[in-house]
Amino acid sequence: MFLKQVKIIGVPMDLGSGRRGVDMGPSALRIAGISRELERLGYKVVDHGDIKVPIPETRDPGDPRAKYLSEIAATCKTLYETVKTCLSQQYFPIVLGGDHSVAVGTISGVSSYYRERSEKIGLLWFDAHGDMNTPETTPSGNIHGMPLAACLGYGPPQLVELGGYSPKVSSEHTVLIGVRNLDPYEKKLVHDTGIKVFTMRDIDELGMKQVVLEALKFAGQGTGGIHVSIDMDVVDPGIATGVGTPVRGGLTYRETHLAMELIADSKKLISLELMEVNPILDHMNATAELGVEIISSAMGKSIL
Ligand SMILES: [Mn+2]
Repeated sequence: MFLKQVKIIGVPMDLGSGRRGVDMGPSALRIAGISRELERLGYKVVDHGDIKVPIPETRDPGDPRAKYLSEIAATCKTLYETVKTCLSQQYFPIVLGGDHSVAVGTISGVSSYYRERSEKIGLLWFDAHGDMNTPETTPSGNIHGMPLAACLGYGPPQLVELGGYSPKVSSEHTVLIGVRNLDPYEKKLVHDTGIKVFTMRDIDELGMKQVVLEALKFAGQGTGGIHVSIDMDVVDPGIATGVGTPVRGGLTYRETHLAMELIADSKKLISLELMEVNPILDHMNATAELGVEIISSAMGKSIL
């Protein structure tokens, strides 16, 4: 199913990250022209606006191993419902973050919609980090380091059980791409779950084309379609400055676009999200502009 009408959903949340500012991500991506670019590609675009998210100044972080858990879980629940409604109205959802814990809401919504139609979903997770921590393993207590684990069924029940079932995606349909910085204890969960991982070294050795074609095969086999979750920090910080947790040695400009172009060619994309754009750390909105380019490529923009 590939829909020609798109709904943009903003989630201005930075409760899950240590460094502030990704709550301005949706605004930066809109200013960079996300709607205009998608309309140029022939989509009918509806902007749902932003989901209401509390600001940290008004809340107590609570458990230091899972900070702002109740607020994040409540936001993800609203997003879960919004994404599900979006799909049932035959709109393709594009979610703009926000810190990466937002993905729990998006993926729960997409997964639940397909589950009600007896179908599974595949997942491609582009990230410099694993996002496979739990409150037991986290070095920081920041929930944006935990969303992939939560989608696979590990972590706080408020996130894991969203929608009333778990896991949202099975490990054999989950692929992590572009990682180069894993926390010592999350490595164990990466190994134990058996998700497919393509590290930066794999991308260096195999090339992006082979990596993405293999990833699409894993995520696409036996599923109704594939959700793509992009953490902007997967891109090299040399060209994506505006991210909260930059790690050197990331994807080049062309590697990033090639990945998205191959995903578009596959016709398996059912939903998309772009997370962790931080305008505070950016220069002249360049990272959000790159984000819009990346989304356009994933949605079918081609050179010729
Ligand atoms: Mn992430």
